[in-house]
Amino acid sequence: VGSEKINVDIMTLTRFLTEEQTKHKEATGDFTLLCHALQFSFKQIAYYIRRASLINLGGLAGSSNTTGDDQKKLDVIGNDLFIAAMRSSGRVRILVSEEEEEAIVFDEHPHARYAVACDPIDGSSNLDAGVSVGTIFAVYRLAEGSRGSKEDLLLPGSEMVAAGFTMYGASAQLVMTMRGGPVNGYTMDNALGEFILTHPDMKIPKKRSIYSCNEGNSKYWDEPVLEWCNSLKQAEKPYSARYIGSMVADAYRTLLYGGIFAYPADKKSPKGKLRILYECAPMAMVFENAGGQAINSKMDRMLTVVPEHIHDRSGIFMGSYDEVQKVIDIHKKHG
Ligand code: AHM
Ligand code: MG
Repeated sequence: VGSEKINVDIMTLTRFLTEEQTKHKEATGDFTLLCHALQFSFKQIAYYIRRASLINLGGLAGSSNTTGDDQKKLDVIGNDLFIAAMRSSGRVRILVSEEEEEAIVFDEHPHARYAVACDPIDGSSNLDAGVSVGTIFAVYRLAEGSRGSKEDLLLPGSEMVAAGFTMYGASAQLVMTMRGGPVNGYTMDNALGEFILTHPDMKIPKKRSIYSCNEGNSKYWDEPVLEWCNSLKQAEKPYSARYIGSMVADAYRTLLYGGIFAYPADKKSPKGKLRILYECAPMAMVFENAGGQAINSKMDRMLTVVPEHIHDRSGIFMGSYDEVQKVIDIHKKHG
């Protein structure tokens, strides 16, 4: 037996959820069970993505989703796995997925008290190149007496009880936060089959000279956005550009290193590209709870934005507090 000490007191996500539940005397355990189902769906999706090239899951499925994006085979599989996990949890009444035009209502669970919105595999245009993709999720508690329809989800992000995302990269990472709580980062230990709390209470650096946006769209940008981006490049010490094109990966880096991620609304996409319910709002809760900011293209706090339709889009700027403030200040100047 070697003399090195091993850590025998590991905080797994499973343990964390159990301990959280016991802290809340009024808790019924429903939320914990829902999180177990979420966790299982992440493990499954990670597993299929790892094996995709080996078992011929690359390429298109031959269909397109609600907004006309070509669906990848893995988009379909990720969506099916996620829906099945939410259904079998018995705790979800309504589910909105990027890959489903209509909200899915689980009538077999009329008393379930939660609603979930998700992008099962975000960044899927990068899949065949082996770039990191991930799952984004938002959990809402249904209002007392809600009828279980998609209107139950047309709420500001500030109403979410939990939100987060995974990134299936060199290892599978899970970032999760609850309303008003800390942001915790977990790393999947494949041998144990458990998410291990490796990044407790994540805080985003207050500033950092990194910007992340698709500058190929700058022809369509409004004046303040152009001025902002230009100011970064002309700064005394110019910023670094980092853009993966997979929001989960760009967000994960931004959370760890600081900087700003932007996908502004522009003349070509006046409502922006990213979806409010399952892309912008959950990311906004993560960034705010980590000490950063997240706003839309009108400079409103992202978590106050109420979608009119379940697949509504928004412009977004999110990241380090000071970096987002620069965007706000330049917009103010333009009035
Ligand atoms: P998807 O949900 O179809 O994968 O699209 C969302 C993705 C984000 O991950 C990423 O930030 C953005 O689209 C990239 O868009 P673009 O290729 O226009 O830069
Ligand atoms: Mg997406």
